[in-house]
Amino acid sequence: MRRPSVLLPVVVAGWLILMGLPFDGGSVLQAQAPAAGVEVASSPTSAGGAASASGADEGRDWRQVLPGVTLGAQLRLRTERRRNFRFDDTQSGNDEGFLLSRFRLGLTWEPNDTVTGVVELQDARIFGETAISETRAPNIFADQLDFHQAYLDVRAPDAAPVPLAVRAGRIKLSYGAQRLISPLEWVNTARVFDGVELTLGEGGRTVSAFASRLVPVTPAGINDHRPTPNRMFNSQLHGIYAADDGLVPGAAMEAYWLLRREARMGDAVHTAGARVDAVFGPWRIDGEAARQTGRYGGSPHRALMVHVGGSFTTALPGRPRIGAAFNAGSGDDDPGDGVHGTFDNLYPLNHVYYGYMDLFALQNLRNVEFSVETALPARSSLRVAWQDFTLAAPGADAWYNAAAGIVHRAAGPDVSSAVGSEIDITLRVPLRQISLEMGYGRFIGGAYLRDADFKLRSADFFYLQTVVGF
Ligand SMILES: [Ca+2]
Ligand SMILES: [Ca+2]
Repeated sequence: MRRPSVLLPVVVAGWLILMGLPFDGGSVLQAQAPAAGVEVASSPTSAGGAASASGADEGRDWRQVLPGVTLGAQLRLRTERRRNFRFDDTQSGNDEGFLLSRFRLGLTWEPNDTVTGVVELQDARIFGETAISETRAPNIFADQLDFHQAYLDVRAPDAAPVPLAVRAGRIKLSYGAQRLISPLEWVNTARVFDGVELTLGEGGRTVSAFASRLVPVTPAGINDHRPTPNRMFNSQLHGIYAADDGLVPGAAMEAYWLLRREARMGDAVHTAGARVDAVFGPWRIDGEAARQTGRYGGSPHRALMVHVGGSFTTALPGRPRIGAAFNAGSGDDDPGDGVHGTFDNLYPLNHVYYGYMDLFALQNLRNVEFSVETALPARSSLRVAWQDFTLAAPGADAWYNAAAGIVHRAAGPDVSSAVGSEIDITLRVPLRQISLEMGYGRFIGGAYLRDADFKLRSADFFYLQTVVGF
C-alpha cells in the first residue's frame, strides 16, 4: 500500500517555498470567507485567485500583468485519513490515506465597469490512494490541467433604468445556503456548469434565472458533456431564484423553482422551495422547505425536504455560538408502488450540513445536529458538532452518502432506522501566509448496522488542509 506519509516532506517543502513568496495572506482568508448562510470554513473558497484578485483595486501591483488584466492563483493541499469507511476490513478502500492537491491559475480581465472576463485553469490530483480511481470519469478527486471557469460578465451601466447582469460560459452556481446548489469547493475538483445566468435587480432584491449543464470531470481529457454512467453528472439544471432581504427587517427571504433534466434516463425533477434566514440580536433562525414533482427514471417523482435551524451567540469570551438543526429528506417507503419518493438532493454542499465524514445526503434521512463554535486566540476558531442520523424508510430505501451514492440498501421491515451518530471537531488557524484547517470525525453506528449485519460499526476521519493564494 502506498502511504501518504512519504509525501509529507514534499508537502512541507511546498509550504515553506510558498510562505517565502510575496503572497497576500489577506486575500487567502477572504477567499476562505463563508458564503452567505454557510457558517463553517469548510465552506467554499471563492472562485479562487481569479475572483479574489478582482477585488484588488490597489492596482499596479505585480498581479496586474496587463492593463485591466489581473493574475490570481491558489494552491490547496489536504491530507485525509479514513478508517473503516466501508465498515468491512476485507473490502478495498475500507481504509484510505491520501493527499489531495489543487492548483488554480486565473486571469481576470476588466476593461471597464460593465464587462469582466474570467479564465481559470485547475489542476487537481490525488496521491497515495488505494481504491479511489484517479482516471475514471466522472471524477471528483483528479483532473489534469483543464479549464475550470471561463466566463464573461456583462452588467448594465449604473445609469441604466434596469439593473441587469448576465454571466455566460463555464460558471459556478451558488444559491441560498447551498443545500441544493453549491460549487462544492470541499471536493477536490469542485463543481462547475456550462450555462447562462441572468440576474435582475441589485443589493438585497434580486431575481436570477439560469440554464445550465453540469460539467463532469474527465481526468485525462478535456471536460465536456460526454454521457457518464451517473445521471447526476449528465443533467441539465435550470432555475429561477428570487431573494429579498428588505421585505422583513433582519430577514432574508428566498423562493425558487429548479428543474434537473436528464432525458436519456427519464428524469425531469421539478423542485419548488422557499428559504428564510433571520437574525434577531444574538439569535439566528433559518428554515428551508422544498417539494419535488415530475419524473425520475420515467416514474412519477414526489419528494420533500425540510430544514429548521437556530443558533444563539453568547457574550462569553470567544463569543461561542450554540446551534441546533433538524434536517429531513424524504425516502421511498414502497419501491413497488411505481412512484419515486427519494428526495433528489440536486447539487448540494452536504459536507457542512450532514457530517464532515460525508456519510450522508439529504435523501431518506432525518438528521439532528447540535454544535458549538467559538473563537480562540490568534484569530483561530474551534467547532464541535454532534449529529444523529436516522433513515426515513430504513427497510425500503437506501442509506445515501454525501455524493448521493448508496452506502447500503437493507431489506425487510425489521431493520432499525437508527444509523448512528457522528462527532466532528474542527480547528481553523489562519497563519500569516496560509490558512490551516484540521478536523477529526468519528462515526458511531447504531442499531441499523447491527440489523444489517455490518462487520464493523464505527469509522474515523482525520484531515489537515492548507490554502495559500494571491
Ligand atoms: Ca479534464
Ligand atoms: Ca415508491
